[in-house]
Amino acid sequence: MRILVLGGDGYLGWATAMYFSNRDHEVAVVDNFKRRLMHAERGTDTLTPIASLHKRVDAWQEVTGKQIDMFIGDIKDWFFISKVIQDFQPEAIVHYGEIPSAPYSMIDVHHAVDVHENNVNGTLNVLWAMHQFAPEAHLIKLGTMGEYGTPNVDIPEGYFEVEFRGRKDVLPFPKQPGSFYHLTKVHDSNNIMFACKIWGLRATDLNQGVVYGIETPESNLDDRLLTRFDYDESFGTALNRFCVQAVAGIPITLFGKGQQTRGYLNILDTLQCVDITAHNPPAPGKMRVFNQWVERFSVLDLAQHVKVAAESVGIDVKIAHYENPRVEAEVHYYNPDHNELYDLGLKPHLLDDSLVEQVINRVVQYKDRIVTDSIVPRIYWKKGDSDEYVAITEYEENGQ
Ligand code: NAD
Ligand code: USQ
Repeated sequence: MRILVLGGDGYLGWATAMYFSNRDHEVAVVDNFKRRLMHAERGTDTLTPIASLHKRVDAWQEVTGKQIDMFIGDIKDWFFISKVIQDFQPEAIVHYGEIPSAPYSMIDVHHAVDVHENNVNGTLNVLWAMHQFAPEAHLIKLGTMGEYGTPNVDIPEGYFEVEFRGRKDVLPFPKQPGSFYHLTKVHDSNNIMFACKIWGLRATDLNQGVVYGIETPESNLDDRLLTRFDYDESFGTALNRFCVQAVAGIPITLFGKGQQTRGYLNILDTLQCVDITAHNPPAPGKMRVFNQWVERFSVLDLAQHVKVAAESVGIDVKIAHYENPRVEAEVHYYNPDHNELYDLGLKPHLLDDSLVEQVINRVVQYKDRIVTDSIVPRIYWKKGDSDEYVAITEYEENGQ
């Protein structure tokens, strides 16, 4: 298959490019290094010492004899991305090429607008380019479980049957996202659904949960092939952050009550899910939606898993409640479906099987690179609250 990976210099994109290349697909990546620039702006960095995209592509060729093509440019630039799609003629487009951070989108008006322009307009360009130059291609778009928010009812996979005033229909499930970033994914989903309907495009919207992990079989071939691993307040996600905090001796940052529950998955399962999706394309004309997550944890559960795992290798861990910088439900119902990918063959990796070997030990390897002052949250959803962030209380077993 000819596979174009948008955002191929990123955490998931680089791992995906190597995964498909290793299985003898023809792979090209697109990136404009926006993520590296945002780190420079925030004064933060990946834990893993990643090489430039050019060096990683060269190392991949040296180690495996396989080639990954590169197109360096901005998806927001119509002339660039339409030419890439016209020239490469992808059969599948795996679209990771967006700004992925909820906190970054909440810094101020400029960041909210940047995230909207980048994500929503970039995806619009991709849809138009597919329509004009690659109408048979399958768009595999990374959306997020956060599109749904935390309603007090079960969450289906995209659509649900509704009966209202004696009439029935199957409609998109309501979205109640929790940040301007998560809202961009809702806007994308609407635009993709519309493009499928009017132009007969094929698309799968993967509503992915929070990803954790560093290693993949491909990145383990050579340390020059590592993917990025972030732990700072903007780009680090819960589990990855907690492992770094454990190793750095910083109390684990539970926001508020710590009962916020989300779906999580190992980066190995992101790769597996994208592979399964690519090999089972939908019929044209309707956007398909899969909920892509494996295990459900509250952040307190996660912290306790990290504590047990880290203590098993002699690392003493403290857990603390921090003033929640976000506006979100801290205690809520959460029961999203996730059957579609399992029905197509997903064999999940479980957290406790990989936490020590594949994550904590790797964090220990790069311990000296941890920038400790980028961990405590300073970006608040509501202006003014940041003055109060000092409220930190240590978690006590049975005490909270
Ligand atoms: P990432 O920031 O590491 O990767 C995204 C890549 O896209 C970066 O290399 C960035 O430079 C590139 N990019 C962004 N805007 C671009 C543009 N306009 N033109 C060209 N390149 C551009 O993020 P990630 O963690 O790998 O996430 C990938 C996708 O998956 C995102 O869309 C994110 O919203 C989604 N997602 C991630 C997670 C997670 O836990 N990591 C969970 C659910 C969904
Ligand atoms: N949280 C803490 N402490 C922390 C960091 C986070 O308690 O130090 C809490 C948050 O308040 C939230 C939950 O953990 O309730 C998840 O936060 P997160 O930062 O791990 O994830 P989120 O901001 O939702 O974003 C991440 C990715 C994003 C993806 C999303 C999937 O950055 O790209 O879309 O996970 S989901 O959460 O399912 O929407």
